[in-house]
Amino acid sequence: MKEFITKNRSLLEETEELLNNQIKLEAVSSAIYLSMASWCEIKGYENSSAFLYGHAEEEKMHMMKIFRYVNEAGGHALQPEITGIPSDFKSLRSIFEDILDHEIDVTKSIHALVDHCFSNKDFTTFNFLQWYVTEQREEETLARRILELFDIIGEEGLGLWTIDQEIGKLGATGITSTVSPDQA
Ligand code: OFO
Repeated sequence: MKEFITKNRSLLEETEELLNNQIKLEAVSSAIYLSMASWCEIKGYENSSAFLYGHAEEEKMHMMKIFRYVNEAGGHALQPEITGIPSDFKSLRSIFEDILDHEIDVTKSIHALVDHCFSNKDFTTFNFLQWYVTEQREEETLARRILELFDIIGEEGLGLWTIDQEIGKLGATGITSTVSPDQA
């Protein structure tokens, strides 16, 4: 049965491997955001914590979309092993600096995958990945917008409290979720 499935598919082995790498990256994203959410919660940044708990769930959804796609395309989605997630962070600002850096890395990974699919004429996977291209642009924008809050409001006095409130509002407007997972 496995032989039959393997021979009758258009998904290249290399593409399957790259998709499994992306599954791992999305799982790492989810784990990092969960850890950041916990740190924010114990430090009293309630809104940032809620925002990051939501973001952790969103990343898990990103992972699952690829997971299901790989199996539906005749491949084998692999449960990734995740280790080395930090549990302590320097400051609220450093968390969002790390998020922006991380999201830029995820964008590069998605672009490399899209480029690979286009070069190999795998237009089905290329099409599937367009949702991620849009999502990454939104996630980078959101992280940059949050970092601007630190510069505009400042961290002195009630600054950090106000920034936490504003992060809560950005989370509530759902800027990261303007693309529905069902649109892929
Ligand atoms: Fe999955 O979008 Fe961030 O990492």
